[in-house]
Amino acid sequence: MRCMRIALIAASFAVWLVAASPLAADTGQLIGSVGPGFGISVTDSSGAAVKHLDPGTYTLLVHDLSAEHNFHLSGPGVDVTTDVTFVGDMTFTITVTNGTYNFVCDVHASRMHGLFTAGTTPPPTTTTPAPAARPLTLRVGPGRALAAPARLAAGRYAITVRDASATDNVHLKGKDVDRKSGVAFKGQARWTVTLKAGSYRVFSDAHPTLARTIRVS
Ligand SMILES: [Cu+2]
Repeated sequence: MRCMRIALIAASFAVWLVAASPLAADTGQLIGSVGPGFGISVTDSSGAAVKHLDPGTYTLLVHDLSAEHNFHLSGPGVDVTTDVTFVGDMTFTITVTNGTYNFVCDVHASRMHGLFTAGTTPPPTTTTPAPAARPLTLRVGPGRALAAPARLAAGRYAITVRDASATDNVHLKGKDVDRKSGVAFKGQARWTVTLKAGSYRVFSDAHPTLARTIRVS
């Protein structure tokens, strides 16, 4: 009888062991870090910043290296945080689905934050603002007249084309640029172009002798 009881306990212990093992295997390990300065990050096990994850269950190991900051991750189905005063490691199991996940230090939310996306939500894009385009005017007409600068510095230009002639157009042609207004067109056009070092020709397709050369350096 005593023997059977022990066998039963052993058997139920074995069942408990099986039940305690995770049903859904973790799809990966993530590392969150905050402090000691104003840095906050989420990286994968190779140390690369996480931008996008496949949906699934992840182990998130957070290194909270400062008593002035916390690490707080939230998004669809996830809201985990360390305490501000806590210093040390904490491990969370998180399950991410489609959406955006924000991590932040709640004390310094405006300067300590980041995000990644998961599933069908596209990864965040880092947009580098295009340099401001410099204004430039090209004129044709009235009469058989064409005006363009002789020299320019390389760069982006916001060109205003003033076409005051119904018998000539403005055609700008050179490295990577080939833009023109209509010969019969009169009015204003705006082109944004990048001029590179070299020479560009500005001319009328109706009267090719009506031409100027812009040297770009
Ligand atoms: Cu902080």
